[in-house]
Order: sequence, then structure tokens, then C-alpha cells
Amino acid sequence: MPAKMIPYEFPQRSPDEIRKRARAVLSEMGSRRSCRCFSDEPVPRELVEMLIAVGHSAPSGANRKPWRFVAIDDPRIKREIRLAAEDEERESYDHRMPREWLEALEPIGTNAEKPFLEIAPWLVVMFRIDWEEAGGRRVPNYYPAESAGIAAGFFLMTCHLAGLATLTHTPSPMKFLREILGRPVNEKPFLLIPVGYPAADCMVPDLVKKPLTNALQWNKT
Ligand code: IYR
Repeated sequence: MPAKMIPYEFPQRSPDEIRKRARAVLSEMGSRRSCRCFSDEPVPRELVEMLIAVGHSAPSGANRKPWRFVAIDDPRIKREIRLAAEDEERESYDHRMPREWLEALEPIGTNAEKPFLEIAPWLVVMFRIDWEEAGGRRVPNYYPAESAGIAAGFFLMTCHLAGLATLTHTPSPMKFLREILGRPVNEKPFLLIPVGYPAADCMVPDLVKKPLTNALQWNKT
């Protein structure tokens, strides 16, 4: 049965207003950096819930919302995650990552040590859900990777605009997250996102960002 339709209550704005608003967002997002040095300053749970609610408002294939956010502030669980992530990362840095990858990471200065996984007040683990059990069978979700990526984008952007730093951390492989957090087999770890304030003396790599002209084409040229 087709959905009941309701009027789209859309806030109509002039190009001038849109320009102003878009410029403000562009300028604020320009200061976003991936943060690997967090302060341990607490962030109230209700703020994290609101930020996740923005992530959860993202569009998704057939409106299935094929994701789960697990928010962790329990120091014992954060420690368990840090130790497991560092085990995998050590293996990756020492044996699994090809030379070109290590070279690509060199300017970022990362290594297998991930103290931020214990220091950041919150770890938000996102899972993508490719199928769900219903009536004894596996019902697929649609575009789960795209959907989870969009939800992550909504979440990350809102964290920054609201005033919190994040890192999109992807220790690989991430199966340990499902085990530690007791999630079922259809929930695939997608991103491990520390959330908090940057440490007062936090440094970030002085990277040259690809200009937009490299990433944007108008029509056929
Ligand atoms: N997962 C490793 C390697 C790494 C991968 C990407 I993509 C980065 O942008 C940075 C690091 C790690 O987190 O160290």
C-alpha cells in the first residue's frame, strides 16, 4: 500500500539567505580536523544523544535506517576497545599494510598507539546492518553502506558545528567491536568515532587539502 502523503513543510529561502547560510557552514566546516588528541573533559550524555539523533535523521534506502549507534563512556569498555584496537593496528602497521599505504599515512603521523580511545569521554561505534531477521528469514536492507555513510556524515558534521571534535577511526579488522559490545552477527562495525574536546595542546598535521576544482565538474567539462 502506498504511503499516505502529507504536505512538505519546507522553509523556503531566497538565494541571498541561502548564500549566507551556506557560507557560514562552509566557513565553520573549514576548521574541522580529525582529532587524535582528546581532553578527558566530560561531555553530558544528553548532548551525545542529540548528536546521534541528528545522525539517525539521515535518509536511508527504503527508510530502513540500517545502522546502530553504540555510545560508550564506561572506562572499562573503552579500555577493552583500546587494547583490542591496538592489537589489530599493531598487526596492520607491522605486517598487513603495504609500503604505499604506510607512505600515504606518513604525513598524518599515525601509528598503532591509540590512547585517545581511552581518553575521549565518548566512543560512538557505528554498525551497518545489511539484513534483518523477520519471520525466520533474512530480509535485506537497501544501500546499507551508503545509508550508514550518510548517517555518519550527518553525525560528524553536527558534532563539529555544535562544538565537539571527532575522529573517524577504522581499526582494521573491526570484528572485535561486535564481540566486545555484544552485537549480533548482522551488525557490521562501520566506524569507531571518539567524541569530545580536543586537548588544550592538541596538534594536527599541517596538510595541504586538495582544492575543490579537482573534485568538481560542471556538466561535461
Ligand atoms: N587504521 C589505521 C590507519 C589509518 C587509515 C586511514 I584511511 C587514516 O586516515 C589514518 C590511519 C589507523 O587508524 O592508524
